[in-house]
Amino acid sequence: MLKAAPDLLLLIPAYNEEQRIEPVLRDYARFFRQNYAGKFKIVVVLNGCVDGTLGVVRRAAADFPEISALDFPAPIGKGGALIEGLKLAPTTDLIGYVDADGATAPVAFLDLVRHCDQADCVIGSRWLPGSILHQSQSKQRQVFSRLFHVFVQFLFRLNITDTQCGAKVMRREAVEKIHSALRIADVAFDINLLFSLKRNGFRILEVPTEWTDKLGSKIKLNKGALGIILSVVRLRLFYSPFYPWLRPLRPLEAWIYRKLRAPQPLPGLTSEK
Ligand SMILES: Nc1nc2c(ncn2[C@@H]2O[C@H](COP(=O)(O)OP(=O)(O)O)[C@@H](O)[C@H]2O)c(=O)[nH]1
Ligand SMILES: [Mg+2]
Repeated sequence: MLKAAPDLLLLIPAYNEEQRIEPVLRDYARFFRQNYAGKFKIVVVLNGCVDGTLGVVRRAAADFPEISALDFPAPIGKGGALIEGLKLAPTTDLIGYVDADGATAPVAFLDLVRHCDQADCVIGSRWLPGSILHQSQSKQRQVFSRLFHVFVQFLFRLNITDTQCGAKVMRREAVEKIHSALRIADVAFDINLLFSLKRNGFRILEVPTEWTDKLGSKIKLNKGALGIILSVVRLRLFYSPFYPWLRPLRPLEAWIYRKLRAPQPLPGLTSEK
């Protein structure tokens, strides 16, 4: 059972976001102060930033004590940053994440939180009827994103319309149970998360959301796309009977990730039941 006003921890992964993140942090802090009765905290998870993101976050934190930052120098990727951030699950009731660019407004995230009495994980969907999408993605990106969706559905049968929406919130118990199965460091991390939740019998609820695509994406789709596809295939193979036979291919896999400059998956992926 959830408390009437559960403690809520919001993670914001951030890579070179000095231009975009500050108004987002201030808007979220202000909005949740005014509209949320439970305890609310924001933790920005940075890694490998070569700009002034940390300084900007500290400036916002000076005005809003609910904001803090974790900074990892290594290039652990968006997924790696979220895997680190989700280690904070035991300190809260609900834990979620949104992008640093404000694509999900505070009111849209609060709407996901409000649905947490119905499911273990509530995720925004930009494709369900009722969603509102202010699109500024290039045609190439839109095509990739829909083809990727078909590919993921073919491999994992998740029956989720929008695995990649950057707004998700989960109950602490669910995150604690599946955390050791989280390994994928690039943006295919979301598939890793959703598939692990589903395998463990947790209920995932998709809610139509409002999303505003922002310029200045930090995710490059030329080389990045190959890394993401490799991560998805790798994840699928891990759950197949062939996985032990593929061990000799590990050095090749590591070499491909290095060539693509994509964050390597975390080693292991062995402890999930
Ligand atoms: N910590 C961390 N965050 C990242 C990394 N790459 C992207 N992000 C964050 O992931 C979120 C989504 O990225 P964004 O550039 O908005 O992607 P897009 O709008 O989906 O193309 C933003 O908050 C980024 O700062 C990374 O390597 N590390
Ligand atoms: Mg974005």
